Amino acid sequence: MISKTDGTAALLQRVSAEGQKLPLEERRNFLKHGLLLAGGVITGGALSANARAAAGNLPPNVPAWTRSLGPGVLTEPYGKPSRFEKHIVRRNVPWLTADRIASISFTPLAELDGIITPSSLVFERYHAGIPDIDPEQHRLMIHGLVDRPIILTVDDLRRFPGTSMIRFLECPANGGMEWRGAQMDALQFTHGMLSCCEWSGVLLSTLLQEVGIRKDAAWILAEGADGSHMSRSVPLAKAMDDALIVYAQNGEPLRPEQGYPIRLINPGWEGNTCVKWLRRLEVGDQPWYHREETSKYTDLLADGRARKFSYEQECNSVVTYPCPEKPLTEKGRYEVRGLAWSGKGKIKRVDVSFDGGVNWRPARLKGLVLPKALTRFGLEWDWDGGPAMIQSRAVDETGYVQPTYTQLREARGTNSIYHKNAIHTWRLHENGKVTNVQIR
Ligand SMILES: Nc1nc2c(c(=O)[nH]1)N[C@H]1C(S)=C(S)[C@@H](COP(=O)(O)O)O[C@H]1N2
Ligand SMILES: [Mo]
Repeated sequence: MISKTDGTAALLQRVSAEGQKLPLEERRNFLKHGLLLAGGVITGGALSANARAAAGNLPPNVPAWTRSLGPGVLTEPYGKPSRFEKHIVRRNVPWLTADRIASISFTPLAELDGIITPSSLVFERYHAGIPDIDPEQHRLMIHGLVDRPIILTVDDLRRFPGTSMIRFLECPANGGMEWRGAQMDALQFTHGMLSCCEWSGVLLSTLLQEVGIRKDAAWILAEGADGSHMSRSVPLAKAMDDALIVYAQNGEPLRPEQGYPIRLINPGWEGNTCVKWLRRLEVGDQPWYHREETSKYTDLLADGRARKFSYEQECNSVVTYPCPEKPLTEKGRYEVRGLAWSGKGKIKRVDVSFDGGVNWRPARLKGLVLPKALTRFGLEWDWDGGPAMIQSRAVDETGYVQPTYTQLREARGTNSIYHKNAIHTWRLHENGKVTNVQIR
């Protein structure tokens, strides 16, 4: 059994391991609570029926699982989560699309910690379902305004010098339902077209060096091998900067859902430009104006003109705890947590408001702070049991400040679907429940 002092040491260790400098007074409050839990409050009336039935497993008893041997190695040759975590899954919004072939599923952001999205939980977006590609039969063709057109196998690609980067990927339609006025009562649906993985592959610039681009080259068309032949025009500058042809995700081969065996990643740019199941790169001197950059993924402004090639995912953030899926249970001290990200670079600062944007408090950035990656923030807060309007507002290293809905609508009008990055509000009720509201 863990003694009170062991528990205290572990807590202190955790606080210092995260490099968090909490004022002494705040530390003491956390610790007091920890001691209370260890000291027996756990036997109080708040236990569920299930927990009461299992009381034989609670201190000071020796739990059942400690008195027997468990299944051995290779019980799951490819591992899977604990059976107690079955609720952590991707979900869709049935009314959003006519079928599940041209559709979307959402990342369960409320259930995740840190910044990496487990591959199995990365949101999916397909225009024609998932193609079942045999990597032996898959090819990447690079042609157009190049000196040496080439057809590469996946093994050929792996022979080039490779690199890895942790980058977020967000569909520009993320939050689109909110922008249009729908109030989705789950973080999974308000912000879940969002993921962050470690991507491994070859810089597109390395491949372009290999084929030699002609003087008038200015654009690259990327085309997928799925039934939709989804394609996007990418400016040469992005291709020469940080665009990556990836074959691996979070350390293992890409998942079929994410573009197996190879896909394009344009860090910080609309997920739509990150063409999956990549089969063709054509170098040209102008954009192609295909479907996904004309009738879709453009932003109709109030005056009838449309923003086009609005590639960058601008600075955004959301509180992930509390949220509708994770209500508060009792008043007292909590760490309010969230995610911030910017397609322009690193997150510089996040502020949190508990009164709908009247007063702001700076949050701490936690763990890795990487460019164009999800960034964790946290802030200690004493909930007095009253109602609150919880918001987060992120600033990136370029100085760009996440806008309010009012500011965003003033700039873009009310026709848009894509690129909603307005400050989000969670309404905390006195019973600890959290609902979705738009207030300014
Ligand atoms: N070939 C192909 N690439 C594609 C798509 C597609 O349907 N076909 N969907 C795009 C869209 S709209 C988005 S938001 C991202 C989603 O990536 P994910 O499914 O890995 O989350 O892939 C993009 N790449
Ligand atoms: Mo998308």
